[in-house]
Amino acid sequence: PQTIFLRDYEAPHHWVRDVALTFRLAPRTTRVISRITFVPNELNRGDLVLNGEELQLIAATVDGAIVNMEVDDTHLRIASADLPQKPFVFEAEVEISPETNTALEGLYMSNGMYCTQCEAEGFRKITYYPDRPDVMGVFTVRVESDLPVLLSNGNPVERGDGFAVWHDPWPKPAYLFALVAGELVNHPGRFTTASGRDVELNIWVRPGDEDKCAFGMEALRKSMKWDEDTYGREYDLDIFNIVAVDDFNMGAMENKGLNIFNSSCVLASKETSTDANFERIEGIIAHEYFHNWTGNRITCRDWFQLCLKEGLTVYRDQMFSGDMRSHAVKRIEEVLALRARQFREDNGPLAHPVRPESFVEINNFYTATVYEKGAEIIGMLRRLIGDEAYRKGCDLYFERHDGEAVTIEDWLKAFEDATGRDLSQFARWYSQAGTPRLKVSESFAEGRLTLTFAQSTPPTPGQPDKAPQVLPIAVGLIGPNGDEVVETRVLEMTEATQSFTFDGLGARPVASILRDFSAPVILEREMDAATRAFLLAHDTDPFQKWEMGRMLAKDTLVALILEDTPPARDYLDAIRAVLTDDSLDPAFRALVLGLPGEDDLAQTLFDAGVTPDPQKIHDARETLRGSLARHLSDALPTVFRQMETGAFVPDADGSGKRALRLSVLSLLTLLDAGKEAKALFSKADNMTEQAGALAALLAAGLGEEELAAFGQMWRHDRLVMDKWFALQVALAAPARAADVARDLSHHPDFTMKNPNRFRAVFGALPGNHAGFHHAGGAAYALLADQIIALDALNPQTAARMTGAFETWRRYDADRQAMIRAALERIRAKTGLSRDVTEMVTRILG
Ligand code: DPP
Ligand code: ZN
Repeated sequence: PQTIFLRDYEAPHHWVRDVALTFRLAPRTTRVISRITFVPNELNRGDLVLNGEELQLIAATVDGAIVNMEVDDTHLRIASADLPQKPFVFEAEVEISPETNTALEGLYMSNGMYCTQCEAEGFRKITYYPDRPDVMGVFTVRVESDLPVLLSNGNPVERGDGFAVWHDPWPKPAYLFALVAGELVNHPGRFTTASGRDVELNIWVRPGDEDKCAFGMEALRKSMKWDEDTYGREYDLDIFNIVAVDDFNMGAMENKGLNIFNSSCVLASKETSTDANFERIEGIIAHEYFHNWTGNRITCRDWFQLCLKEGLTVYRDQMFSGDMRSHAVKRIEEVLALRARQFREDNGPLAHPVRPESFVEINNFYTATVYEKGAEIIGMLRRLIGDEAYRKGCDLYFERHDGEAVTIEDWLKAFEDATGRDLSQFARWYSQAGTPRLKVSESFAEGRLTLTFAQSTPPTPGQPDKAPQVLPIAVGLIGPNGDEVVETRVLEMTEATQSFTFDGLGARPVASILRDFSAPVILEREMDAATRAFLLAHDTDPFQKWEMGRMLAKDTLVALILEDTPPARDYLDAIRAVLTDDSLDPAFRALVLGLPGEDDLAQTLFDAGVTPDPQKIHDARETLRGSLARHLSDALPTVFRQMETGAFVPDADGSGKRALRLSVLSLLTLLDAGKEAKALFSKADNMTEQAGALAALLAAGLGEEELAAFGQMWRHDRLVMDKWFALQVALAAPARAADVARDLSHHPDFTMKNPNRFRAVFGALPGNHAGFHHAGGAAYALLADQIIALDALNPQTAARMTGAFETWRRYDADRQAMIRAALERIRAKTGLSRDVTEMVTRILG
């Protein structure tokens, strides 16, 4: 397959002015008739080059006349000499087959409904078109079908018997095109914008799901208001539609005026959704809505700039969620996810810059690095320049580039011009892969504390040497009596090694370094357990407070794994103090009670030069859970009762209490043979507690009966059944995990055609660390078989699954050999997709 490079970017030979599309929908024989006005690019004249894949060309003309054209599997090309050197109309008719489109890219069918997914390069499977984000056109779409609901982008202009016409006045790239047709019902809503535009809102779902839309609608209205209040950005059409689809590769898609959602990311009810689902749904609705300005009105010049819209939009949805719930809790959750996914990626063969310089298949770059590290960069920028300058820079960016397709350079230039700062060194965050290591040493004399930092970033594929980056390091100082003596100050580090001083201190304070996780780095700091416990008790920064508890837990686990040292009493007492401190937010207490995951521990050991033994890690974690349960045995029942909530409300307060209640239950279950968990399972009126109780039982090796009851109770609910599939794989005993996953793949309700269901089983399998890496390698072989089988249907989701193997070099020679064999077996498969080929090749290195 061909590699595409950022440095080869070239403007198109032709721009699009307007596009008229007619769809005559039929499952296997949909006709797409296009009429496109092209305008030659005066600055880069050349052939007309249109993308097109899996299309059957019926006819094509230029200004109504037949011309010479070259058509192959991927392109339609008309030589410059055969084209007018002024605007012209290209017309084509093609036939496509939505029903057999299992890749879920382009136009496809899901439960009898037609829908589309065009980002990144799906529009080329709909008709011949310059399928690249820098070509923007005004679309008018006519949908012909007997189905009752016919939707496309923009505003509705005409509705008649068997057809509907939509017009989108905002020029957009093809990746934002969308069409939906089906038997759908709507949950309606309204929103009036700051300038008085009355907007009709709809969430469209399959009949039966209409009672699961209210929460999403409220989230949408809050998002619209927030973007006005916080960024001064208003909605710009008369209607905003959201559609829920069961078969969807991603979480959701921000098509202009017609967002399409994986049903798991929009449908919500207390009976079927957990608190985590509610939080995620609120965040994703906001994310897709926010794209209307950061992505749609201003889009990417090319796909290398993906982080321009994704990093920024993730940052925006994170801030929104923090405002709606709790910034402290949200930040800790973000760091947990960043470390689990992005640091893992940055540390292995798939490491790439936030703005990659080459790709084979762009779908493989919708990664934690582009999204989450991309968001961290925006957060750092804001920390460095301050809130006011950040808003000024954003305003300038919107004003300068509205309606354009731009680059990271354009984004940074707006901030340089708004603040007068030079951001050239800061820009390295976009081009340098790898997680910086930040070492710190401290000295104190005559009332002065000196912090000396040294930064370095390990080599990553294609990047052996790294230059120093700009690091905002937020620091506060805590005095010996536990009071804060210096409030948070942001140190700006730009050199490889740099010192900062704090003067006028009476006694030697304890420094709280990297507050709020102010930069995505790995902090290397020598610190004894007593100092950690001191900060856990006294730090005013919630992130650092939590971090200290986490590091104590990690040290305890590592000592258990390496030396069989039982947990120190000081650690257990520190956890008890947090658990029983009523002045702390329950959500925060639940996070402190949570232990580092097994994958995290494997990486920690590997970084310390020890080959991780997955079973040993698992056993140590279980041992620590047992110690915690026994040590806290008197407090657990009390907290469990205190955290009982009344009527279910999926807000920060209610979800925080339930989170603490369930963490406590999970320990309690180790002491009471599951009595409390079984009771909660049978009386719970909400999915959070029902699934939480079931998880507590399964994690303790109990819950057979409850698992069966759960499956019986929810057998008709697709989304809840995904939980049923996932829980048993995720919590299977290590020796059984592969068998459980294999058996479930033969369950009558298992299907490879539904990405959610596939992920429920085979996304959960690598999440069971000791199970996935169980001696013998059965899980490796099973996952390889499944990836090969799925690739024939859905390359994009198959490619995603290969990430399970990205950490293979951490493990012992036997495991490495087995994983290598699995990867090579995948790569050797004839007809393997470009997507999976690229991933496996990069992982093998
Ligand atoms: N749907 C994906 C997202 O919103 C890609 N744009 O991030
Ligand atoms: Zn996005």
